[in-house]
Amino acid sequence: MTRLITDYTGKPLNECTELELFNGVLNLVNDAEKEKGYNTGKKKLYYISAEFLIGKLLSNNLINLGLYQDVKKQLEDAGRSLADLEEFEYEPSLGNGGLGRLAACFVDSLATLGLPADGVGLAYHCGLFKQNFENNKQSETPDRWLQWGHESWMRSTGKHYTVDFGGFSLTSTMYEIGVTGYGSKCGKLRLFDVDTLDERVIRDQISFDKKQIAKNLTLFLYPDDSDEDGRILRVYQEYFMVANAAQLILEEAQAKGSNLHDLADYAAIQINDTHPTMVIPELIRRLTQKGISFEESIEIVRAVCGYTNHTILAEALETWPRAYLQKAVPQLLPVIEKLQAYVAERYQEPFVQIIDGNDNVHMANIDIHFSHSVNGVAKLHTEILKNTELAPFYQIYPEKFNNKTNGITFRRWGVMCDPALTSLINETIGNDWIRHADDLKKLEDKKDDPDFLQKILAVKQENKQNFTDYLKNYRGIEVDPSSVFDVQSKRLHEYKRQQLNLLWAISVYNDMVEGKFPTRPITVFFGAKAAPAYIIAKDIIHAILTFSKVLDADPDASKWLKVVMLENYNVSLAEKLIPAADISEQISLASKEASGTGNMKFMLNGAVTLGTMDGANVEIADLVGPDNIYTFGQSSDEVIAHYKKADYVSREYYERDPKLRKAVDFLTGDLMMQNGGDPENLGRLSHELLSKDWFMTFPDFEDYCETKARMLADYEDRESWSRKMLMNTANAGFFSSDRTIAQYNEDIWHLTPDTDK
Ligand code: NTF
Repeated sequence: MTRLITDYTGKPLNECTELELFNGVLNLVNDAEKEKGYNTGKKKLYYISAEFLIGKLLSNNLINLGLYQDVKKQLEDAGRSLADLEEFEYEPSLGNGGLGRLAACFVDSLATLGLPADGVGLAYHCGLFKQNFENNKQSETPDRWLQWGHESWMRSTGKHYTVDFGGFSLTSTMYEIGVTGYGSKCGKLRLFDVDTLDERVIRDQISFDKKQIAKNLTLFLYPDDSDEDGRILRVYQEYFMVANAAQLILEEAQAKGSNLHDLADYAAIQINDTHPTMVIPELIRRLTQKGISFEESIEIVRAVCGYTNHTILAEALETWPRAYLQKAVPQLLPVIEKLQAYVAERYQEPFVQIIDGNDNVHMANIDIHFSHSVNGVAKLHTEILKNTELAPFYQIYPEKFNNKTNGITFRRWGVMCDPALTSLINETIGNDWIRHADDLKKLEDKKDDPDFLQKILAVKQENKQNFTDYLKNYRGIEVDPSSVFDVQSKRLHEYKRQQLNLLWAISVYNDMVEGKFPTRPITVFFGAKAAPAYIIAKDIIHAILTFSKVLDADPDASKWLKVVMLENYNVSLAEKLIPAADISEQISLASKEASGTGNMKFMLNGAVTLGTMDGANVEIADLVGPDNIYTFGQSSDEVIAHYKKADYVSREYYERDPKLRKAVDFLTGDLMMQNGGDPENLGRLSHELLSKDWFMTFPDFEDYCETKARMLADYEDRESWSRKMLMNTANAGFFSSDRTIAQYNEDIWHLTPDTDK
């Protein structure tokens, strides 16, 4: 039965304002979701995460509920457009990057697979900051997503809990955002907020009074942690998240008949990175309060919890000084101390202790001892955890370690963002791939069909044209749609090596000055936010923006090379950019990128990867074969050996390689200074590279340049390039988050799918 939008607007669609129309469709979606109902079962998963980078919901939910075409037509018949509503919708930015977007893909797949599950997190009033560029530099402003009438997505449940902190207590409210599954019932995101929040504590931009916890607790995702108040605030946030989660979990299990001794028959908890770690001592505390022994509480909690590690970067593994916990959550410290005693009694190895000799509490160590499963997020990453980063733990608990290679939801990253490619695939192999992603493999039958290869090229050109139009109309940026679209979009981090790509671009410019021009114009797109306190990352942004001005100011060079640093890169922009990409830059220093998920999105959308053998790139290379990916650089084993020996000296490379030297010198040269370059930022960046270059940009530079040149030359054989695109899309099926979630369920959670649709 067709649902009429007018039943929700109460007036003809052509008379509605954009807001009325938006709310009408939104309420229609909410009703359809409620009618479908929610996956239920005896055992439920609680996926606890500090981030859920869900992106815009309207079109995604319409697709999942099977209402997309119908609603689109109703709007069109009234002279309105769904595309306008998509632009009108404001993006919730409740995450930073891959970690949060992964959580969002996971809840989509959980719902789709019929698995009873909640995502559990915080209802930040401002998500990740909004990025602005001024004077070639990043500045940050709060992103008040909730101001835009989007409360309607986030419904109050009227449910409240009390959370105790050192010296005071806060009352929470639980909010819910529906998670629509594709052809299935739905799931829920349950986000907690404090009732006393007061946005007026924001002073200017993103700084605020960090001491007023009752007023600021859920104000920002990742509040600035460059000072102690900021770091303690994160402890308050994390505890607030898990204290609410623990109450919800115990309450729901008991309501279903659990006597708590059998909690693992009713609940599974996945701890997404270390932010939710305190759920372990918190649950133990609550179980012992109910009369269960400490030892048994440990066993109960261990049977319930699994932990996912998302990084090997030491600085990203959280440790909190004991004093912070004493101040914020004094009731938890005795439990953590008992857990430490439990560990010390059994294992002497210093590395595996929870509290170290400097009184720092290692959150990941709590997770590993007191979960029954520890997983990495790509094959290589899990191997590095087992053999290097977490080797002493692997010795103790070999049975706990397992790999779950990340995935992405093909509903958002295929169907929704690339309608042209979706139509071509559907008319070729049918639409089962949307739910059974391995079906894409059938496309390989077309790899020698010249007509089909032409069609693939036509789809890509259409997407490039659409993105070109978008940039012109919404951002005032002109690009050439017949140029090669070479894209690197991801958080700004030295290990991801945006600086390597920049040094390559500078070399191309240097070549042009000497009269050597590319075969075809190239547009290099960067999309990246730098953490506000990460100085070198901001210097890299400054260098990219300044270099883009150098090019724009040079009429000869700018015909051949354009660098576009896209402001405020977020999920919605990714959805436009990725389908338009020719080249997917995945150039992290081997061993450092746990998985990457952007690499999978680009692959699905027919971009060809230029990458190091890192993270999930390794698995992409295995799947597509050497003809359909361009790899370069040191191997992870070589990199790990260099770190071990501490024998890398960046200056040696600089002195040896004139092309590299010229590019590095360019950073602080006259042209950069004449185009708005700041000597302080550029000097610092250049000094960092020459004196340290911790992520080994220089050793990979030559191979990167050569490989990229080969790739650009190959691009000119359009038919053969189209075959590479096809092979990437056809082999992307493995990276569906449906596969990832099915594996988690099989190995870790053991939930029974709710098949009663
Ligand atoms: C990120 N980790 C990794 O850097 C990515 O490689 C990976 O794809 C995603 O997690 C998802 O697994 C983090 O953001 C963090 F916080 F762990 F550093």
